[in-house]
Amino acid sequence: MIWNEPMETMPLQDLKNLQSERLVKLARYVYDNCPVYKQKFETHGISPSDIRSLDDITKLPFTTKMDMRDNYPYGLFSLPRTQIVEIHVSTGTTGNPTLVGYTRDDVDLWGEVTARCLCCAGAKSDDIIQIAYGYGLFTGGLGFHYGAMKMGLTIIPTSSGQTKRQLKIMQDFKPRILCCTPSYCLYMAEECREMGIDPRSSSWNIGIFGAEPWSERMRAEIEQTWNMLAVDVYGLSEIIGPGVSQECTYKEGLHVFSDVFYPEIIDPETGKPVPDGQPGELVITTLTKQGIPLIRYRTRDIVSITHEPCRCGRTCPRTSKITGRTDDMIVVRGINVFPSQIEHVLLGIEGTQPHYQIVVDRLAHKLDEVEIMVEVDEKMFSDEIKQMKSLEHKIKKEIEAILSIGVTVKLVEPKTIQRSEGKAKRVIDKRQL
Ligand code: DLL
Repeated sequence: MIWNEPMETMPLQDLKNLQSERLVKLARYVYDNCPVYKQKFETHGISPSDIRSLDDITKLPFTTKMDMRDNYPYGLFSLPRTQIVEIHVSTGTTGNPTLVGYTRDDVDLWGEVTARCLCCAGAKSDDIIQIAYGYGLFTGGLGFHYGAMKMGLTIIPTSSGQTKRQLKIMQDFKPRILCCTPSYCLYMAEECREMGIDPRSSSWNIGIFGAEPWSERMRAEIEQTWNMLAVDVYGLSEIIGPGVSQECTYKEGLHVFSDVFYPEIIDPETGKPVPDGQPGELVITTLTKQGIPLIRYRTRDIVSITHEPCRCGRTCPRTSKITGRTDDMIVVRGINVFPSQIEHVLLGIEGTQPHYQIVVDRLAHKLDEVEIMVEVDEKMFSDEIKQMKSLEHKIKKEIEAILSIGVTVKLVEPKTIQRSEGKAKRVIDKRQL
């Protein structure tokens, strides 16, 4: 089933005309309503009247996470705060998080695109869905909630965590659809076996997994372990949350809902477009959002794109799975972690050196583990064990407060962390995704 057939299967030329019309309006809208964009346009030497069709999009300046942070909290909004009905945040590097706001129509759009995702994954209107993405400031839970609500599914909003309860609910209520991070799904299989239940006998038939990178190998493992279809969903808070793109049951790329989120793939160094099929940075323009519309937002995620129509009948372009990032962000248990956040904490703690390394690992079917190795200065290292333990504890608490995930901290002797002549290697990712 296709949720919005006219939009999702529109002939390419009609789609381009619609995108053009929307882009022209958007350029005028942000210029008139958002002083930050007005300033950006002026610095760039363009005015809304220069934007006459989609072909003019490259004349527009990029928007970056830095623009959002610099104008925290409400500076990038195009409407007064009173028109905003919901706020979410995305974890950032140091300092302020990225705040995003939705008007009533934006929330409606969010439900529209996540309903498209659910249908794309094979959901039917009489299904029961278990939403085990976190509810709260994270966009995963509520994003899917709005789409499922629009479709009229029976929603079980379990949110993330409390695995035994998740599994009992699955057994008792028999939902056919599961939404959560792929790593959490694999973790649940472990618990399931421990409870004496064979995961292959579960009621889940379809899993919609995203918010973190995962590979074809992981897909095969999930599908085999749970006897379910596992499809990928992508999104980011700045754009809307989940609902930017979604794999259909053919699993040949993620359909970008490009009537509302216009994708470009660029060379991250030069900013120039790269041809279809070549990897580059995904840049998205929100064509119809009102509260905080973004022009040419640099996602930092690396993908390639194809405009070939899909066997499912959808004409919107498809990207590959996310194959990397252009910055040093890593995603751990669905949470974005920037090494600079850890550096920031260490800088404020006496006795530590700004030399550290983050080791991320995933032992078979377990959740990601994060160990942070921190060098301490000579004096601290020769001090009593008790003092070292208390420093370790302090660092752990401060980092956990910022990242919202549990970490292990290990203090190491001065000069033990390998120095680099170029970029310091801050992250050792041992996960075999
Ligand atoms: O992770 C939104 C989301 C929720 C997507 C639920 C899918 C499902 P943020 O917390 O702002 O938003 O993180 C966005 O996570 O730029 C990617 O680097 C990464 N990411 C999201 N989905 C995928 C995916 C949500 N399917 C950042 N594959 C993005 C790989 C993903 N990485």
